[in-house]
Amino acid sequence: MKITQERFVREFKKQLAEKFALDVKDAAPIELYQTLVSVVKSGYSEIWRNTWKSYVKNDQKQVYYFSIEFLPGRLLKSNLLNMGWYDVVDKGLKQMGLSLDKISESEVDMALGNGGLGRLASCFMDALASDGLPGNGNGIRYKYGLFKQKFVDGYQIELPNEWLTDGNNWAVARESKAVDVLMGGQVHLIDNGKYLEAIYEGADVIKAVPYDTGIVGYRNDHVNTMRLWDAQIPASEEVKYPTIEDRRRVEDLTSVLYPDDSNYEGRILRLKQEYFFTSAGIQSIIRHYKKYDRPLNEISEHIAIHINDTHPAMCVAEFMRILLDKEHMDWDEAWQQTVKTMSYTNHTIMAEALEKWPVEMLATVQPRILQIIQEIDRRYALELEGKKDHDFIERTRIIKDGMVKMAHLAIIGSHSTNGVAKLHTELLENDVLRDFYELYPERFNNKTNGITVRRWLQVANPELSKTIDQAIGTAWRFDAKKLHELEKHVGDKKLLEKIGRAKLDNKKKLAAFIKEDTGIEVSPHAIFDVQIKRLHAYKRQLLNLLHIVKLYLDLKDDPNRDVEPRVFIFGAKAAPSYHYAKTIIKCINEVANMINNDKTINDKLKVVFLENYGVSLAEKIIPAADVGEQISTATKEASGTSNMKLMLNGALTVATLDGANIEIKDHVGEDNIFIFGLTKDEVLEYEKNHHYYAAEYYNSNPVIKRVLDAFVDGTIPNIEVEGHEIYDSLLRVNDEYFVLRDFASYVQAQEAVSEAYKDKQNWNKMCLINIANAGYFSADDTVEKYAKEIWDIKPNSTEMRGKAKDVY
Ligand code: OAK
Repeated sequence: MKITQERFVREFKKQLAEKFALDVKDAAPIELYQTLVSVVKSGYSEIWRNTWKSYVKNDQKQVYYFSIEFLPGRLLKSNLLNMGWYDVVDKGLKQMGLSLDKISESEVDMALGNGGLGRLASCFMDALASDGLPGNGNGIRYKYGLFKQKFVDGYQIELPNEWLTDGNNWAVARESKAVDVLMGGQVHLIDNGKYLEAIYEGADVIKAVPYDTGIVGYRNDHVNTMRLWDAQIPASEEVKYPTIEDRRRVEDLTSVLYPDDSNYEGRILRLKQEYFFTSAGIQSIIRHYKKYDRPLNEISEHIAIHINDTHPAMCVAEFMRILLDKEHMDWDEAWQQTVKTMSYTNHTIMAEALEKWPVEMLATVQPRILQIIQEIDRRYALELEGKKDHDFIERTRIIKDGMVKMAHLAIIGSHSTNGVAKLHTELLENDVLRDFYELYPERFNNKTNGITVRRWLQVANPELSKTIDQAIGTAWRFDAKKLHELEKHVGDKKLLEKIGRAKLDNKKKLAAFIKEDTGIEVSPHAIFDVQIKRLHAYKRQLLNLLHIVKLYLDLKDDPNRDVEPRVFIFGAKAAPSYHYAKTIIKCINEVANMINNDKTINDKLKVVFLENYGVSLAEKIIPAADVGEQISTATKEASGTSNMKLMLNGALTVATLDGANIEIKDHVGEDNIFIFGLTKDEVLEYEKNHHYYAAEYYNSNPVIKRVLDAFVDGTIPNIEVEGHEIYDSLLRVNDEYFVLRDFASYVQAQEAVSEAYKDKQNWNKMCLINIANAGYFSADDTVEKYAKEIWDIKPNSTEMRGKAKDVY
């Protein structure tokens, strides 16, 4: 739909009257929001239909991205931007006395993910559509999103996130496309003379209903689909569930994201979720494929299936199940098609996150899937017999000691395994998955993560975006690599000033938000130092905290010390059952209380821990950041993506040589990033030879001693228990993540930050260099590489990207 301001205003008023029988002046924010969503949706629905039709017409190969998490955040502004409607709608709303910013606040974040993996999936959805690529999401429509975080007395409290209370206005339920998923019971294989028939007994039949959300490409008349599945009771089975409790057992399957895994019930629910969305997705893909009478032994030429971490690894077995049991293909042919169709991304090397499931749990969830996995495993071992030694086979097989190793299933059952940053892939190849790399070197490849520059710069930071337009034009909005042209202007003092001014404006806005949200007053002229990510020991929020305590103690010694004022800003959720992470949250909050209420330090230091970190909060914090903390222990962070978002917004990074930080350093150069800490080789060496003694650092470094003592001697109030826990984790349990080892080097890097901030012009120059190089981390390019090198899919029109008319 071609839009003009006049037409938009007319349409908006018409739909508001039709939907709610209201005039603009009488409508509540939520009614205005819902009306706006309706108008926007009617603006892209025809394109959505046409995109799908053109895929079918051109028999285009599709990718289906299976992910147990998606974290899209709010869709309103990003859809408006991508449709090219943003300015018109903004002005039209103003004409009616309304504000897009305010209306947008009514949208509840779609928070169907925990962190990096889910957000990456959503960046990729946006990039696939914007690249004009045939890409579909496949996941779960959780009734409750990631918990809402509150702090009570400094402790994290988790509240349910009922994001569907007002309905989800973007999704379309497609009852007609529902499929049945079988779970539990028993299965017998009977030779009926023609093939082996799988007879299910006592299985539950669960109706999987898809909810489709249009994913709008950037100014390219292209709309893809993210399909999320909801569990319901099929009409034919209703009598089996006479009570509300019985019904709930089924419907609860898609209730919560990451059920509590500290008990059996929670763990089996998670495994059921994994099978549920995998089976629903695979069934609907194959059903659709068959509609056009194409031969199944060519399916891998038409369809690619991506396994986003191991949660959807049962795709391998489910695909086999359908080809074998429903389509009666022989094993070898089915296996060949499966391996050619599947690809897998690993997102972590942390041992505890590498999924393993007990065989008997899989038997309970889906006995036929277990049988197929056992057969894959048997054949794998058989094939290697005589080629590899016994130990190698035992180490790499899928089932070992009664456990099913999902990563092994994903690697053996796919043609591609990738890591998410150069270092991460190197670690997979040479360490964690070394055996598989030896076996299948051609299957391994790296795809460094990327972010959507549209959401994280164009939508989140209009001030900086305009400044960039003025310097280099608007081509970067279509191809983020063009941001690099900014480097030519590195000597342009006026531009540097403008970059500084945009940052200051954003800091003022964030300061106002902080005041409103927490009551804490912060000066926008202080350095805004930001660490935003999940709370995890390896991410080392604790190292940041120890440094803050050091700065505080220094100021207590000498309140007139000449220091650059800093505001340390945290945003982080801890997994509900992760005790140590919650202890760190409590300590940060108590240190914040102590510092923020101490008048003697003359406001030179403030600590703000914002509640309920998520996509929308990130959009407020990131544009206002001067410094981004990327301080994980080397080798532990697979990639990181907040590092990319922060640099894109002109924050300078304090970083270890971990994950994608290394590639950021390679792009911006050593002078434009603050690197510190152990390297990968040093960490690996310590871990191998076990010769790290954290207590030595405590005993020999008086600063460390003083800071740690503050956690146990009452200096920091209200952490009698938690302070000791931190102290013990570092000194008794010997500091698993080398916090004390890296402390001195971290302090040095932070001193360099303070020193650099004194020269504003040079600081802004460093910011510019970071912005200019952030385009290398555009998800559009990352996804293009997946498309070419893994999925073998092509854009709808090769001319799509960068050709849309420039209207800015
Ligand atoms: C979550 C659950 C299981 C395994 C991995 C994750 C996860 O979120 N990993 C994160 O993925 C991001 C996207 O690739 C990376 O940037 C993070 O480094 C990684 O921790």
